[in-house]
Amino acid sequence: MRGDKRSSPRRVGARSNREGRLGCSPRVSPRGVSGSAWRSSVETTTPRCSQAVALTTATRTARYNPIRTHENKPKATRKQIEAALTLLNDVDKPLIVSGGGVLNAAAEDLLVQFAETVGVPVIPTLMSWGAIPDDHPLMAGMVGLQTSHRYGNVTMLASDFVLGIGNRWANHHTDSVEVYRKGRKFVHVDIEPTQIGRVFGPDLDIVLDAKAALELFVEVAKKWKASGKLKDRSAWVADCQQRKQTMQRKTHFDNVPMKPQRVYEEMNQVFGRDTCYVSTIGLSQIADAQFLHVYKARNWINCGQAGPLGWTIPAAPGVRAADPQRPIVAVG
Ligand SMILES: Cc1ncc(C[n+]2csc(CCOP(=O)(O)OP(=O)(O)O)c2C)c(N)n1
Repeated sequence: MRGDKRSSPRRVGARSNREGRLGCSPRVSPRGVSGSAWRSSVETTTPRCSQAVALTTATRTARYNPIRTHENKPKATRKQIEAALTLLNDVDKPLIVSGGGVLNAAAEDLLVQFAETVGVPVIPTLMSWGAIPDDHPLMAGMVGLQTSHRYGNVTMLASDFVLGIGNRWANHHTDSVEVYRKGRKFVHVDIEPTQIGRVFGPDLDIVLDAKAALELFVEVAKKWKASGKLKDRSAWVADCQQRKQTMQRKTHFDNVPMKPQRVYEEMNQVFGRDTCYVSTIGLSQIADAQFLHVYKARNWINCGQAGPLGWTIPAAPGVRAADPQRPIVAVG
C-alpha cells in the first residue's frame, strides 16, 4: 500500500542490513554499553553471523566443483605434442613463455633442455623467474606492465608465436591482451583446465602437467632434431640477444643520496649467483624484477602480483626453515 513504509522494499532492505550489521560486527564495546551487556549481545548475535558464513560457504561449494587434477593427472598423446611442435616449427620468431607451473612441477631442467633443443628463446613470467638463468643465451627477458625488461617487451612484440607452459596469461604479464595477441599464434599447456581460454582462446591447447608436457616436448624435439626436421633459429636468437645487450636500463648513477638503480647495481655485484631473493609487492617487487638477477629456480620467492604488504617478513624465515644453507636477501 502506498505510504505504508513497513511494506516498502526499501525499508525491508534497510532493516535486514541493520540486522546483518548487528549480527556480525561488534569488535569493541560501543560507547554507552556496559561490558557484560555488550558481551551478551555478541554471544546472542554471533551464531547468526556464523550461520550466514556457513550458508555462503555451502552455496559456494555447491556451485564450484574443482577438477581434482592433483589426484588424477591429465595425460596427453604424442600427437598433441607433435601438433604443438608443428605450429612452433612453422613460424619464424617463436617464443616459449614459462609460467610458475614449471617451477611447481620441478621441470626447470626440462624447460632449458627443450629450449636448447629447439633453439627457441624463453620469456619467464614473474612466478617462473629463475627457471632459466638470467645470463642464459636463451633467456629473453620478462614481459609486461611493471616487472619486465625493456628488451623482453620488444622481443615479445617482434615474435610471431608463443608456446605458454604452466602459465596463466596474467594481466601484469600480458598488459593489453589485444596488443599481446596481435599478429601471433598461441599454444597453451596447463594442468588446470579452467585456465585454458580464460583470458583468450589459444590456437591449440593441451591440458597437461608442465613436467609431463616438457618430457614429451624434449623427446619429440630430440627426434625431430636428429632427423633434421627442426628449423635453424640462430638469426632470431641473435636478434633477441642483441636487444638484451643494448636495451638494459641505466643503473650507474653517481647521485647523492644514492639512487635505487645504483643500489641494485651494487647488490648485483655483492650478492652471488646462489642468492635467493624474497620480496613482496609494490615498488620493491617491481624494481627487484627490473634490476636484480636470478640464476636458479626458486631463488626468487615472491607472493605474486597483488600480494599483501609485509609478506617478506614471514616469508624469509620460511625460506630459511626450508633451507638452512641458502643465502637469502629479504627485500621489502
Ligand atoms: C596488506 C596490503 N594493503 C594494501 C596493499 C596495496 N598496496 C600495494 S603496493 C602499496 C604501496 C606500498 O608502498 P610502500 O610500502 O611505501 O612500498 P613501495 O611500493 O613504495 O616500495 C599498497 C598500499 C597491499 N598490497 N597489501
